[in-house]
Amino acid sequence: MGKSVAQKILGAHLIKGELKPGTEIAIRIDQTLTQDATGTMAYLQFEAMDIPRVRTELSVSYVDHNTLQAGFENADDHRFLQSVAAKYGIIFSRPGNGICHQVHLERFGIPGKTLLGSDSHTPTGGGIGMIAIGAGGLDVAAAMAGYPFHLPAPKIVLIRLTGRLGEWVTAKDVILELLRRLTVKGGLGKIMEYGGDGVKTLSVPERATITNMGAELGATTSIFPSDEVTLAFLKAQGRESAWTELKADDDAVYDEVVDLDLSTLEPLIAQPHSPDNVVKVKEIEGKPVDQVAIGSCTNSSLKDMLTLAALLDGKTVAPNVSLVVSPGSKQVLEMLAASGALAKIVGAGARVLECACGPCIGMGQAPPSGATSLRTFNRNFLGRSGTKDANVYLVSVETAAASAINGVITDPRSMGSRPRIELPEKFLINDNMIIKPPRDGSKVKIIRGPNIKPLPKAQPIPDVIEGKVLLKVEDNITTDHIMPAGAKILPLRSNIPAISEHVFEVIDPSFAARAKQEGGGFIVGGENYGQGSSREHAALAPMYLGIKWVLAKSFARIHKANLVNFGIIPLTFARAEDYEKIENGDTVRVENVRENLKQNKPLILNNVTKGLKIEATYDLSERQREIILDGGLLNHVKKVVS
Ligand code: MIC
Ligand code: SF4
Repeated sequence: MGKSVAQKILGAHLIKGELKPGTEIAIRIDQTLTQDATGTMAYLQFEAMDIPRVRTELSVSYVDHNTLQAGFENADDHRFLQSVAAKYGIIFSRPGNGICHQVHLERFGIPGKTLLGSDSHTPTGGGIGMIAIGAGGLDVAAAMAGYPFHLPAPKIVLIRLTGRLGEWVTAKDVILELLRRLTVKGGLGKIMEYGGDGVKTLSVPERATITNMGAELGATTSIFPSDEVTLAFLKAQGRESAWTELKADDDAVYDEVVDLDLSTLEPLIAQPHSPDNVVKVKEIEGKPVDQVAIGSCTNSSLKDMLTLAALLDGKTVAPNVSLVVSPGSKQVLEMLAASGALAKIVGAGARVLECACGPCIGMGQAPPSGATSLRTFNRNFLGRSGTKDANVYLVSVETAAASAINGVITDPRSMGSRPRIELPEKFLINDNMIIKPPRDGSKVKIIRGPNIKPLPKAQPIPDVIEGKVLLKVEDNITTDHIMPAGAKILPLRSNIPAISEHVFEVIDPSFAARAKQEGGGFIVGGENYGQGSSREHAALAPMYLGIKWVLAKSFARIHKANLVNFGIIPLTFARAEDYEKIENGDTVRVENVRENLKQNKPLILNNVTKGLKIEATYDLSERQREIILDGGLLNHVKKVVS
């Protein structure tokens, strides 16, 4: 039987299990990446594992998220990360060098390799044929220690592309169309593998836009074949020796097939507050815009920025619009400057920011109250921009630029003929912001500022759990709801006692105080609980507040793994209608927790307040149940990695 690209790479890295969807597999990890917002915690965890040097082929530590230094906290974290990298054999990408996913694609990614990143947009690497997966920091720390990565074997979905994109229609519109059709839950438990004749019409940056935002489908990852287009990209980066061809066999078998004719697409836009709330730009054209933000790991490549420069050339940003631009990497910014394109962007009145995540994670540039903000980013969750009542829309660079010039949402097809963008055959290679670790790091001293607090430890799960439901929420709750980010909260990522004060703040500002008063408690959720980012703080901070279980209709993959890693049981309703049988404030008692977990038996939740019983199941492997019994992955890894 023929194999898909994903099956070939997974097969070559398989350490445990078989590729039978839903069953647990373990794969060898070749490369890891971390960013500063998840990295500080990941490295504190790595330190706790007592391993002298990383055991991967390559590990890179990026600083791109917490770059606004309004106090000492972020800068202290950067210094900590730099010293950790030197000590443990990790490459360090300095602040200013760019967004982790963009830089990794340019300088480090290798077709056919596995990459585990402590960031949910790690699948960007699928644009050059990697199996690149996002995970919690603790899973990445374990991978650096040589521990394989465990995941449910995904289904493989073929997204069969035919035709070619029309003028002004972009890769962003491809992924927005998939989100419109499949929703933010559509990719759960699946790898989206792109194939068909349309693939060769897409450049690597376009492919990477699509695989990047596959995270919003909830997919395990997304992947393109590695072909001549990939080779040309790697050649331009002076890395052709990293290339290997990877294609699906003609008779490859897929679990599902989705057909997409590129030539039928139009410019699309995701409306507030979900990336799958997609309509045609034409349908809401004319709406006044207050802010346009261009950049993020989805749309900040040289191609995106040259397109922006060509569209802004000789124009002025509309008086009602603040246009902010963050190039994805130093390479992109340097080439923009050298080619003169940057002058066109600045000349039009854009506010150029450093090469970092910036406004995407609410790190500055929060829009005004009630504003309409058009962004080329990947997420528009409530409050993520830093302004709670702002309305964020997601669009392509073309739509964003046209709207910035006109001051209203504009279908770019009204802008005449599209400028032709020629990418240079050779990119400017200047790795001077990338620091290689010394051969022997054993003498390096780790520098810790006062913001870096010791790691809280998960406690083994008790046999009897009694407490209150502290919060009941609806479907599709994101990690931005659970553990908000933004310029004020992100600097607390290495200080769990402080950051835990903000858990669920956007939904219920009294949550943390109530959790403390009650000495912990429980959360009840709907479908796809914990979608979005990989931030383990969405599990770690609730753990610190004493949350013992979350009962939901279903979970997003990374968040579920994070809950397990921190010893919180992710429970699901045996009967979906039981969601109605449990309310905020109910007292719930569960007995024989440890014994039932050992025997893989359902837990019976006794709703003392209502005098009702609810059966709760959990879809956890033996290893995951052991982790919970051990009191979290850290304790578990210490036991098994020597
Ligand atoms: C995000 O886009 O939400 C982030 C910030 O990059 C996160 C990681 C984090 O919360 O640190 C992600 O997507 O994993
Ligand atoms: Fe950074 Fe935004 Fe990409 Fe997350 S989604 S890595 S915050 S640019």
